[in-house]
Amino acid sequence: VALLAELRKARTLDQLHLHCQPVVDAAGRIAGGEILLRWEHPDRGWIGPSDFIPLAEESGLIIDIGTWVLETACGLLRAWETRDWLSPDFFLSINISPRQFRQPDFPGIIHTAAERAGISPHRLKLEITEGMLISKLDDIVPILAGLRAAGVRFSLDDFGTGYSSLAYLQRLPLDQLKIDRSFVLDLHHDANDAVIVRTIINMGQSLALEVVAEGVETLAQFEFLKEHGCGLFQGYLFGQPVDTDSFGAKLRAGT
Ligand code: G
Ligand code: G
Ligand code: MN
Ligand code: NA
Repeated sequence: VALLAELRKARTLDQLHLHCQPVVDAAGRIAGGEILLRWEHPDRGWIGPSDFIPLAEESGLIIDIGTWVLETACGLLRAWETRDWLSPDFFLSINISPRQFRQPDFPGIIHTAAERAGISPHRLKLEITEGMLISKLDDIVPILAGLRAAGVRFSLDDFGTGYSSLAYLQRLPLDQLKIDRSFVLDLHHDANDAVIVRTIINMGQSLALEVVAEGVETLAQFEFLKEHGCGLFQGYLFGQPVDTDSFGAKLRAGT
């Protein structure tokens, strides 16, 4: 309860910060970035999202925080674009929590944020999780389809950890699958995980979806994933999440 009270004030006290981690292509060039929220607590130091997002979800605070994340990310895109640091296809991935997705005017909030910043919606890749897809597909598909028609792209995060059949995936208007890092971690020690990773890549290819591997830490993992047709990669091998100024400097340097 105490933490929740502090979280309520965190935004206005400027304690919430965005970090960004590069997503690279098979040549190791930056293709985009994932925005990751951090809380700089005055006594506890840096707190990661897994330690406060559930609280924000439960309390509904995630609605305000999520909108702020979105607006700030759009502002960054605008600033980087103005400086001419972005390749035409550069994107920022933004994590969307189930509660945010279910707010009545979710599409309106996305449109407004992009319009106000003056950025193209195609630079936004919204990461949703299988957990949020438990609701009726008939309710979800039109929301995804409407935003996609406006250029916004969707990624299914933590893929493989929940339950999604091929038939189910086929009905969802997605652009990307993200292989959960737990499968990448043991790729070279666990034959099952290697099979799962290859299967996810094949599923993605069958459905014409981009596939991103998370948690790539070693060259051997990178090589395996490339060999099996994965197209995008994220992990400590290519860069940790860094503050957005540092990420901007990377973009500027073209590294
Ligand atoms: O950076 P870290 O590994 O601690 O992030 C853990 C998880 O927190 C991420 O996988 C992501 O799903 C979630 N997360 C990070 N930033 C945000 C955010 O801005 N909004 C939401 N809803 N979740 C986030
Ligand atoms: O899927 P989600 O959005 O929860 O994943 C993003 C989180 O994964 C980030 O919080 C980031 O800190 C973490 N992460 C990113 N790359 C790596 C990596 O190579 N290894 C590990 N262990 N964690 C990573
Ligand atoms: Mn994510
Ligand atoms: Na993930």
